[in-house]
Amino acid sequence: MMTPSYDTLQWQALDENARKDVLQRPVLASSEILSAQVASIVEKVQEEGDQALFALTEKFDGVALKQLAITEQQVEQAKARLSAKRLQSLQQAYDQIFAFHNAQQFSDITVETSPGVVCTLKSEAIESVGLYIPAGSAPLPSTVLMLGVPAKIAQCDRVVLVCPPDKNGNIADEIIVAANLCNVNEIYTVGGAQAIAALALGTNTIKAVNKVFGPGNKYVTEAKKQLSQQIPGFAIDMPAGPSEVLVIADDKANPEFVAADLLSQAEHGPDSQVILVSESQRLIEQTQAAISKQLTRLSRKDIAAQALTHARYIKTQSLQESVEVSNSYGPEHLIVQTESPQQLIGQLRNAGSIFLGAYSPESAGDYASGTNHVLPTYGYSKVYSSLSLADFSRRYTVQTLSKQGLANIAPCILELTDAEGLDAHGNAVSIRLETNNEQ
Ligand code: HSO
Ligand code: ZN
Repeated sequence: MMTPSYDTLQWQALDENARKDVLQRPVLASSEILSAQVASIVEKVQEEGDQALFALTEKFDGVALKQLAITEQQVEQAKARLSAKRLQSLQQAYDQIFAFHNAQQFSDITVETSPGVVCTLKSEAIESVGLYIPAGSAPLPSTVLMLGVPAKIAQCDRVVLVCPPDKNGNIADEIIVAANLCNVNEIYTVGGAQAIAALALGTNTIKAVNKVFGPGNKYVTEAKKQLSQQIPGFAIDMPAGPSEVLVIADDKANPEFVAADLLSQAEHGPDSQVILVSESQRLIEQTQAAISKQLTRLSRKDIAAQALTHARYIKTQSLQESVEVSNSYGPEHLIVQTESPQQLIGQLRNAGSIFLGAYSPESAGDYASGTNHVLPTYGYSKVYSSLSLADFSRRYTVQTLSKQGLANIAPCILELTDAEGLDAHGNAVSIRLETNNEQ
């Protein structure tokens, strides 16, 4: 096991450049080699379709599949194998995620911007969506719910889930059952860049979808990037980097709670980003001691320990300064364990999802409180939103002008068509006003 590093950085003592360095994210794996490997996988899927999916699954996952699609019978078998407790927990998490996302329904917005000029903003579901569920280091049924529930509420016509096989060629029962709860229409045993290529390009078995969601390894991320740039009309949810948590804690925080939160992030992967910011040196030291103690008891201690070699402990002069550090980092998850965390709402900016108070661990949002756990990482929380119902639909506008309505704004339009020198645009207005048919 690697030894975690417990250096504490004194924020006050750092100059601007040093501060930037401390909050730097790791450079993402995007080498020429990676992009060439992914491009060749994409090409193979484009040329050979299903046959490429079988061959690549054999090559990368080490299993020779007989078929890609999970049958209804397999869904029933998966359900039967799960304990009642596990089924109930999946159902409860589903219900709570459903409740929060169902309340996000959009209603049309209609504005008469000037008499006789009526503009409406409407929303419609994206026709077909693909949900990528990784299985590499741990199968994540919670991610199925985070993607499947809003897809179901949005009423996308086709919801397709892909997940790589384990070494026996199977998908975890929990993933299949969670997908079934969300009424996912199709489930395929395929992962990696080849799964994304199939969803973007289509094969005989897997028809193409309009948008792909979900986390994945560097090949999946690279495939999402390449294909969304190459295929007109094919979109992805958001750019992805390693998962992150930043905890702001004060002297009153419970160091065992803080340590547990930092470790819950660290166990995701060796590249997980873990940051503690506090104005209390004592809290930082107690948290570090608690981490050492709790770490040894974790089944994934090796992974967590690797992540902790690049954890950062930042000592500030005040709570205000801790807030500034968090705002400038823009963490995916922000946990605030201070005396009056509610008071910081409005001051806290750029976080994907915020967890307030001693009893709001990230794990609640990861699984069952109801919020979505697919969140912007890598500083993108400064501009991207946490995943919500809106991501499974698109907005478009409708307008209707009466003749009088058009006449009312014609002088404005004609002045501006003139400014742009676009006569045909001007004519499309004046020809209507000059024509004498009453409407
Ligand atoms: N924290 C992860 C989501 C997750 N955690 C799934 C446990 N299971 C990314 O937000
Ligand atoms: Zn998590």
